[in-house]
Amino acid sequence: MSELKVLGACPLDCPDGCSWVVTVRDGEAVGLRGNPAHPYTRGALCTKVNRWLERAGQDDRILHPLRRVGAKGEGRFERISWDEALDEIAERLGSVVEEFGGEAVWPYWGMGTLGYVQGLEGQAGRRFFNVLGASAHRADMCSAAGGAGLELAMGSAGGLDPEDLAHARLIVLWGTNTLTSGHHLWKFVQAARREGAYVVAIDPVATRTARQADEHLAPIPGTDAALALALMNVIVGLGAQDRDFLRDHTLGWEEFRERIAAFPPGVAATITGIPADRIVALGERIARTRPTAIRATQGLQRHGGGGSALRTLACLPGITGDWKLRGGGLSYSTSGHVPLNKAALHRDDLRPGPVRRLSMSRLAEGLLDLDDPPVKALFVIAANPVASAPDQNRVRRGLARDDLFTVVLEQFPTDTAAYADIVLPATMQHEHADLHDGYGHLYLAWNEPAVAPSGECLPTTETFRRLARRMGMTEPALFESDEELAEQALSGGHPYLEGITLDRLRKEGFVRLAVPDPFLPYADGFPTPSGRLEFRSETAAALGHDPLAGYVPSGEGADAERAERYPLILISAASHFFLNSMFGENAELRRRADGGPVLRLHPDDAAARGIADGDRVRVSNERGAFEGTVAVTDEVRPGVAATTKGYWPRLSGGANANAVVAERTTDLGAGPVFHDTRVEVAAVPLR
Ligand SMILES: Nc1nc2c(c(=O)[nH]1)N[C@H]1C(S)=C(S)[C@@H](COP(=O)(O)OP(=O)(O)OC[C@H]3O[C@@H](n4cnc5c(=O)[nH]c(N)nc54)[C@H](O)[C@@H]3O)O[C@H]1N2
Ligand SMILES: Nc1nc2c(c(=O)[nH]1)N[C@H]1C(S)=C(S)[C@@H](COP(=O)(O)OP(=O)(O)OC[C@H]3O[C@@H](n4cnc5c(=O)[nH]c(N)nc54)[C@H](O)[C@@H]3O)O[C@H]1N2
Ligand code: SF4
Ligand SMILES: [Mo]
Repeated sequence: MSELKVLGACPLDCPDGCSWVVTVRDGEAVGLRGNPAHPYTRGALCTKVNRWLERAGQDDRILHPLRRVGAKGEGRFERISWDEALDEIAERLGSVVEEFGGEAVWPYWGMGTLGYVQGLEGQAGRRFFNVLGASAHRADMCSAAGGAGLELAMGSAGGLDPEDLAHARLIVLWGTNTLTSGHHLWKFVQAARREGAYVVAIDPVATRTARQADEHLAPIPGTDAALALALMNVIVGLGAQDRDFLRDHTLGWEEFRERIAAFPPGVAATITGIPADRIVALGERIARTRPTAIRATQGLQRHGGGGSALRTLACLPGITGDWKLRGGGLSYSTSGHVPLNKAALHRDDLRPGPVRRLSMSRLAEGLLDLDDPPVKALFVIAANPVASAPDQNRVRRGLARDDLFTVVLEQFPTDTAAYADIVLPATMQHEHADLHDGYGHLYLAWNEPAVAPSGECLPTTETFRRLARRMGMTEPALFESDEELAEQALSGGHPYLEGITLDRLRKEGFVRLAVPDPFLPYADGFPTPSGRLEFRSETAAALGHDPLAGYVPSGEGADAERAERYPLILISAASHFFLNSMFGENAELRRRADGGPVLRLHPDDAAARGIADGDRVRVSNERGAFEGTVAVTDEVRPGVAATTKGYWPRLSGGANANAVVAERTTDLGAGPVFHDTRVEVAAVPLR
């Protein structure tokens, strides 16, 4: 018997980017646990990934190529060989390109893995699509709005090192459900608490995180920027602004100060639904507490005004001067600090010329409304848009088009795979190699394959090497190995990569970026055009946006007319038991997630509709409907209905929350508006 431990990394779209250790016995993975040596992971994974190996061995895993035999969406397939699959794809793709041009091909990469070699960061296969002249894919379905807002204000979305939350004396968890969507940060929150820090949660829902905070404020969704302006109003009213920081490191203060003056607590109370005295109390607390850290992640930017919300939040530490203190400032996503060489991976120089960019958040539009050329071939790579993309019914209509050739690279028979002409079996993380960062910390990790691929599964890179060969392509860059790709990602000579080689990563499993210690990236300026924190941005003005940071009301949330027909704002945030739609098929996790969508309603809203706890309800608007079970609770504020994302439509009566979400985009960054959705809820008569 031989036993070995193989170091790897969790590939999922989660800020924590865990380092893991796989125990391999006689060539089989028999154990997987968090790496105790990793300063952020500290030996623990999470409720979901603790079932990783169980998931890998599930009966429903896709283990060989499949060809559709039923109607699109039905999910009936026959087994075929890799040779047959590659021949058919090569032929269909060849004729699409010949008749409609390369841009008729859309490689739709999702967030199933974030790896630089196999996953989203590197867009595995992008070189192949570049040679083909395919449309480019804009991966804007997660954090684009907030990123764009922060970049206008700060020049980067990088923010403070989340580990430095341990040094904060006031922590504001703003639109983020830490204990569910990235629980490893909690250790640092608790470390700060041991030193006396106070923790405030700002969330329309009393999440498991908000319930652990010292104080919870529940704003009307989409109104956070108004709250932030009022907090700044209180701070400036007390004269607590950092005049040196404002003078040396900010731009547009005089004008911005006038905007702040227009948001006294009373005005913000009307907009946000938070009593003025509580706004004043928090403003005073921030005014007297250095350092204050704001942790704001993706939740509050999934609204019509979500880009501006983050843009405005980033201004707050500019006024208090927190940006110069360890443990002060704002943390959103550390990706902005990771200098891996994506250009070297992507090789966009292989394109025949400029190509159009298609937005991940607008798949239905891309499939139903585009011409010149229409999308005729779709590759879905590590994505499950039927479950996860906005406007489910239109996404289904697009995927059901008879004249669309669809290839899905998958591990499981998702609702999306059911629409494929060809399904290709994909390896899981412990079966392939990859290079990772974490968007909630500052470490890189190497994932060494621990075992051979299951069945006939292939890594995405290998799939596209084989397809390129089948199509007679000769460009050498299409055939480089996974290790070569990883070396290229590590190239470029950025000082944060000093001393970090593939050999070292392989040996140690993970390495911290060579950032200065302490890491105060904005103490002496910001990577904006002016080198300052820009309350006023010429870049924003040139793009046609408000030159000043401020409050932009949400789309449906703030629409009074729509509120008459659809009085409730639906939030569908991260589930504790799934990772987007992954694990939605795992029987035990689905059971723990109550078997299907749960809709949390305030007692007043339930009573007004004659709905009781445990009732079946239909949640609907003009776009569609889904069903769920009601939990009546004052953990949601009146006017808000809360469910979670990730339920598989076909295991939930055919639809999930995305059946009612619009395919609209945010004010900045063109992201989706999942939580900016108005609905009505009605009891379903017992059948
Ligand atoms: N367990 C688990 N972990 C995950 C994921 C998962 O599906 N499951 N998904 C991963 C991914 S892809 C991402 S992007 C992150 C997302 O994780 P988060 O950034 O935490 O995003 P959400 O879960 O969308 O929303 C977080 C919180 O924001 C609140 N919220 C919604 N609208 C507003 C608003 O207008 N204002 C305020 N203040 N709060 C609001 C919601 O009620 C919710 O509690 O988590 C990652 N981690
Ligand atoms: N209502 C609502 N919807 C949301 C959100 C929300 O807050 N509310 N959040 C959005 C967010 S933040 C995100 S990031 C998106 C995510 O949306 P998607 O990117 O579509 O993510 P998933 O639904 O998890 O689908 C990922 C698929 O990739 C497959 N996969 C995993 N690893 C691999 C691999 O190595 N190779 C291949 N070929 N396949 C693999 C998995 O089996 C899974 O089916 O969802 C969004 N959808
Ligand atoms: S999903 Fe997040 S918390 Fe869970 S193992 Fe992966 S990185 Fe860690
Ligand atoms: Mo995401």
